[in-house]
Amino acid sequence: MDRGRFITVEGIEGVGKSSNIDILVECIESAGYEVLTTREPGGTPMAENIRNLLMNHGDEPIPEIAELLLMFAARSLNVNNVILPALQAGKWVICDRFSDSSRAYQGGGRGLPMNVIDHLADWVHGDVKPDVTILLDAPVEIGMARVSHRGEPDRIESEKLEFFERVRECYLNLAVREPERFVVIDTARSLKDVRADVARLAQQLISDSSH
Ligand code: Z5A
Repeated sequence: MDRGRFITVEGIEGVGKSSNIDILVECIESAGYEVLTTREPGGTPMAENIRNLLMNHGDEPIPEIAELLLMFAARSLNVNNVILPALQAGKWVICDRFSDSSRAYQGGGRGLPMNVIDHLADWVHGDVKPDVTILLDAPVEIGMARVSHRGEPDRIESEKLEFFERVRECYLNLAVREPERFVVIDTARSLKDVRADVARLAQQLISDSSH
């Protein structure tokens, strides 16, 4: 059986990852493919526990290196227990965030060395690389304004504006570094227009994979 396609969706908070994944799923399923969606950090019971440790404000500070390693520990669980089996069964997998989030947040945002992050990515999921990464992009102020009505920000959301500026810049640099993998969609537009672009991209991916 042919391996399914692996699509990751990335971007700073509030750019619309959750608001656009359903249209992607709808288009791919209508073309007759089975789709599995997952998220990071998380996706398996143990990885969701790690997510809670990472997101919640606790009494104990989390050093940047521990944060990075916990992200990759959760990723190892998700890759081995969820993503790889689904791809091997021919399903398409859509993952809300993946290693590019570690590059952007822990590398760009926190300043941890990119070569270490690239090495961890190779080590943890060398045989599971995204075929396509959709980078949803909008200015930080727009993303923040869209999520401002939510309650208390979590541990990472509590970072300053400059942190998210560095994260966004890192994402855009990654897209320049790997133009064959990344598709950047400007989400500082109406949700209707963005969803239309995402649907068009899904049709393109379906047509590419049937040739
Ligand atoms: N993280 C990390 O540091 N390292 C890693 O390796 C990984 C993750 C894997 C996970 O958060 C956190 O972990 C994240 C990075 C870090 N921290 N931060 N910050 P997450 O992915 O679970 O949560 P998030 O990124 O914060 O998701 P979000 O805030 O829900 O963003 P979103 O999914 O992109 O946005 P949304 O929920 O689709 O939309 C937000 C609101 O905007 C909603 O009311 C929509 O109706 C509205 N919206 C969306 N699009 C539009 C448009 N186009 N116009 C108007 N309104 C819109």
